[in-house]
Amino acid sequence: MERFPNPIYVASPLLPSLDDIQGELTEIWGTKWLTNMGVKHRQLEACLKNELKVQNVSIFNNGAIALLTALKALDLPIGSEVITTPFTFAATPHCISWNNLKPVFCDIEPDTLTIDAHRIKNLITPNTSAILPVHVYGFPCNVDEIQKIAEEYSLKVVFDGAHVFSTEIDGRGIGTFGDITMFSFHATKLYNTAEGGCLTYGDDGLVDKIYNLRNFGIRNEEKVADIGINGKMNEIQAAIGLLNLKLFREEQTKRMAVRARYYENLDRVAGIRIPRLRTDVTDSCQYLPIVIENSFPVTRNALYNILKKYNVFARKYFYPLCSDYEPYKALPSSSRENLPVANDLKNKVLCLPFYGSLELQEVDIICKIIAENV
Ligand code: T4K
Repeated sequence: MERFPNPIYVASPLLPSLDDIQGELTEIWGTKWLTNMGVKHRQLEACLKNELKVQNVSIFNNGAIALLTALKALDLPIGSEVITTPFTFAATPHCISWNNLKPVFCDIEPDTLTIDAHRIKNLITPNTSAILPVHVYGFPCNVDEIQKIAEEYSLKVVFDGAHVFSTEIDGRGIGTFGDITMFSFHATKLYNTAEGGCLTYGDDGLVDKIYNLRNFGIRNEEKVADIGINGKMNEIQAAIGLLNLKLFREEQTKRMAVRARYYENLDRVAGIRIPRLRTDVTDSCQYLPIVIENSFPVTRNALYNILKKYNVFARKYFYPLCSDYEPYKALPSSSRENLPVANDLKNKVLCLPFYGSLELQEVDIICKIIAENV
């Protein structure tokens, strides 16, 4: 098989046309208003409220700062414990730690790769203040069970929804579950503002608090009331966001065709398992993870290297686990005994190239490389 002439990456950003961007820039240049909650910023928040079917939206300069602010806004006691998953991006536990809170890792479900809600209770102590589950790759967590546990133990729930833009569960926006949900609008996400993100939440009492925390805690020219941060999205990001809102559904449709082609090719390859979404959930089309089972002739790492030889850059999200990172590996909850499923799957999952402009013939070739694994 021929090597691809150009690299094929795991993601490729959704880009508005240069003409459309030019129009937006001309407007922004005309107003000379570049940031600090400008017109585009306000427009984007209003549009996202409808798109995500949520009560409140606050947009941010990136998803990590949004998540950091979400935890801060809930006033969790300093030093308290937040139960989370190790099978996620570094941002998730880091945002807990930056808030002077302690991450406690909980194992994951083998099918959805999300936090195993049935293991959460065992990790709750008098010092637990919140649960931070991740809807990883686009698979929703067991939101009902998590909500039940949170109510029983009076815990806050912040969902990391970096991968679930536009997902609905039984017609309900995924950003309506828990106390707060964070979405990421990074370039590699289905919907992007180059860098960006947002928080969604039902409690109107959080609107002003989050607004202020996002802007250094400043109330007015002479009063600073909270220890805030700079989480503001600028007008150029917001303009990209407004344009991409018109494009992302079409991108999603294209990705569905790409996904179908992968399924068609890989479902018949013994030793490859493709995790599937529940039927009551809409597909964000964020990532395309496959699981390389022990019965497959080569390991995940070997397959990753074989693909690379052909100029295909799949990714081992999320290897290593966050519980393997230097700052967390000594935590009692990071032990392999506590995380058997995550430790098994970290060596088996591979995210394949997945974006709308990926040609179906390219998908066929990638699948042939996988099937032949040489
Ligand atoms: N929570 C979760 C569960 C997350 O996954 C993330 C971010 C966050 C929180 C935090 O949200 P943000 O603060 O990022 O909004 C990427 C992204 O940078 C990161 O946003 C994402 N998760 C993570 C899973 O993936 P890397 O280090 O893998 O990115 P990078 O630069 O290797 O990009 C991957 C591929 O995408 C490249 O090989 C080529 C392509 N690419 C990338 C960029 C940046 C492009 O084609 N154009 C681009 O501009 O982290």
